[in-house]
Amino acid sequence: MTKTVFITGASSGIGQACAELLAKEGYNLLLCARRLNRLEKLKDTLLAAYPTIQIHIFELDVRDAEQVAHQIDGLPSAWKNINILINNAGLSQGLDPIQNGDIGDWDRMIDTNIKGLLYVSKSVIPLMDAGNGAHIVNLGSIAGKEVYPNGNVYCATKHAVDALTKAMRIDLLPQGIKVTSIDPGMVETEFSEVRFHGDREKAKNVYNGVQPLTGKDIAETILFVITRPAHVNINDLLIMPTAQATGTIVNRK
Ligand code: NDP
Ligand code: 8X3
Repeated sequence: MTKTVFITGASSGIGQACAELLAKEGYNLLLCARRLNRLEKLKDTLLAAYPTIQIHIFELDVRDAEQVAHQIDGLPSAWKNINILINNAGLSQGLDPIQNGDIGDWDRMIDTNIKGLLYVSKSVIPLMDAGNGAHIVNLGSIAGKEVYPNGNVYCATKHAVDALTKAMRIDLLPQGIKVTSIDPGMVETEFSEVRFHGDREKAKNVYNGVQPLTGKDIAETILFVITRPAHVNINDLLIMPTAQATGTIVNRK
């Protein structure tokens, strides 16, 4: 039977690349983000290319607990059987020493990366077909494995994602729900533009002289992870550009 994948943050970057690859692979897609216009375009493009799949899109700000519960509870009944959840929505804001950090930036990262992931998971888990290939994939980061200068709060949120992935794996074990953390290094998406509050020049410089990962690289990794046999779970997968050894040690040419 065709599996349904729920992807948060499908309007850009890794989430969009997952939608594109999983559509090609024949999955039905539940896609959400704040920018509904982008999701509409993506849906049209994917349905034109892959007319046999089904796609349902909706606007969602994962930071809003009430909205998350309301929107997911209100899904059409045909969409209330979810096989795979990709908790991808997330962001970094600012790259400053902690003493200069902006409280608004901190709140946005904590509310999106930690609380948003929790709100969505709490609403989606009851809709998962436990034991029948049910799988949660959380987007962690190299920033959840180490702390780098000025990464402070973003690194803390991704360390929290790492802890929540481990916690989910324990709590959902009796239900047979697989839980995986995908932890990328540098991926060229809108991530750095968002981190630097729209400063495109600064964002571009992050990838100067280095070949970063692409959203497609991560989508292919996620496809590998969700297609392992029923008795196999990939707990944690750290994936870096070849030219990046740690969060900050990069071989630039
Ligand atoms: P992008 O900025 O390209 O995409 C982020 C996505 O998250 C967008 O679709 C955005 O949609 C969505 N999003 C952000 N805030 C919210 C919100 N409040 N509610 C709903 N959706 C939201 O970045 P990436 O694709 O790179 O990031 C995806 C994930 O990967 C993040 O969790 C990030 O931390 C992680 N990651 C990224 C790395 C990188 O180097 N790029 C490396 C390691 C991990 P919209 O704005 O329309 O709401
Ligand atoms: C995004 C990658 O290196 O900026 O999580 O932390 S990094």
